[in-house]
Amino acid sequence: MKHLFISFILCSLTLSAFAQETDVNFALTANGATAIATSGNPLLAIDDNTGTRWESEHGVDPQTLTIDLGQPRTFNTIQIVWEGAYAKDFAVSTSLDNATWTPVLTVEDQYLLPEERTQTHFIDQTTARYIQFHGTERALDYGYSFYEFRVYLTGTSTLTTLEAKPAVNLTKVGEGNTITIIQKDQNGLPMEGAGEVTYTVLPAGAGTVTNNIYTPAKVGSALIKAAIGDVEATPFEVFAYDGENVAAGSDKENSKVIAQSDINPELDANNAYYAVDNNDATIWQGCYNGEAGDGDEAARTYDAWFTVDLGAYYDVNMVYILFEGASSQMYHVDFSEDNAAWTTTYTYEGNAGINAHTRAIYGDDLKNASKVRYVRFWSTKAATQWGVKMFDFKVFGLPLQVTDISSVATPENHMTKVIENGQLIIIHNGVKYDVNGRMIK
Ligand SMILES: [Ca+2]
Ligand SMILES: [Ca+2]
Repeated sequence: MKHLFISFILCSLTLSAFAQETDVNFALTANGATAIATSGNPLLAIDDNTGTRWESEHGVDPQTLTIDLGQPRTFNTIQIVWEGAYAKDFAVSTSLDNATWTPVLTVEDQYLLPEERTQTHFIDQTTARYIQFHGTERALDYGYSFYEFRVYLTGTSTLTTLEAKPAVNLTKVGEGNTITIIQKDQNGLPMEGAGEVTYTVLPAGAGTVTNNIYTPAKVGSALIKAAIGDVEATPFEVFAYDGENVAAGSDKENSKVIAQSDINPELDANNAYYAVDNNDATIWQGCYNGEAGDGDEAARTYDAWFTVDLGAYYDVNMVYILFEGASSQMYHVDFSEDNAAWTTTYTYEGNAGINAHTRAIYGDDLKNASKVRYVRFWSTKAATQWGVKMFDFKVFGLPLQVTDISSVATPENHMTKVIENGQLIIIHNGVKYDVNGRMIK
């Protein structure tokens, strides 16, 4: 009995010391709180579990939930983690004696988007033992419902988490890519003004960041690290190309696809146009039946391919492939000047699995990339039984720069040589020919 009594004293002393602590949720059963409500189970709102929730009786206004913190606490922050059935109008009052109430917060006519349903209210610092939620109008027909109702004394905001993300993953050399920075404090609440963001770009020389805008200086990838003081954001990778996506056609009728594996007339997405429409939302399903049977190795081993005619010669600096989850386990990308002699520029063989991903092929991975007119993607094995699916296939290039046209022989004197769209054209009797003597329409 004596032991029990001493324990009780120690426990009380610990709780008193706790009362002024910052960044501690006082409204938890684990911290000595309890609750009652006009309907529903209010303890589910103070159990530190965002998987359980208080839900008041459906269709009835008003409703009240009162939390007894167990002892007077000093606090300045109320955080409500709403379920979809939030309150359009509500008020919060506090009391030392559960008899005399002081209003501390009134919210009227609010509309909360799903991402706004962890709602934080800063109030004048107050000391109270009881805190009462009073819902007067429901947003939906159901009841009032929240997962957690939290009460804190928020200390000085300290930058704890930094997030950095680019507007897009791919930009042209010299074009800005805005980086969004989100600062969060020790309670996970957004904050501002924690300091200046410093950036590190790897490899050095890939590009520069000014005023939170990344501008690539050359083709390739860059890993960008953002930090404020010693708080670092998770680094992100972006890619840069030069020129334009010269594989993209303006519409389905003007698709640059000139040949492809068999097209299933019943399956529109089977048309490779969808791989080169410069639309990252449309999908090419490079499989006659959309799917490849039971998914065993034999069923996944088939050719899915297409050829695009870029329409002129280009120096290609990047091939950028956006695979859907059903990607290719084995494929190659080939270049040609004349649609007859092909060179393989890139070969992939790996265990792609179910993995939507980007493959940026550039630099040393891109071979024989000068004077390219025809580009071919050729998959020989699908990664899964769901076929080979591609959001988009982009070929970035600059018109071939022909510097010395005097070296190109013109067999007859009345032929003239001009450069059009980056390629050498020979004009004879008003008809244009390419350097291989083929008539250009
Ligand atoms: Ca809960
Ligand atoms: Ca597409």
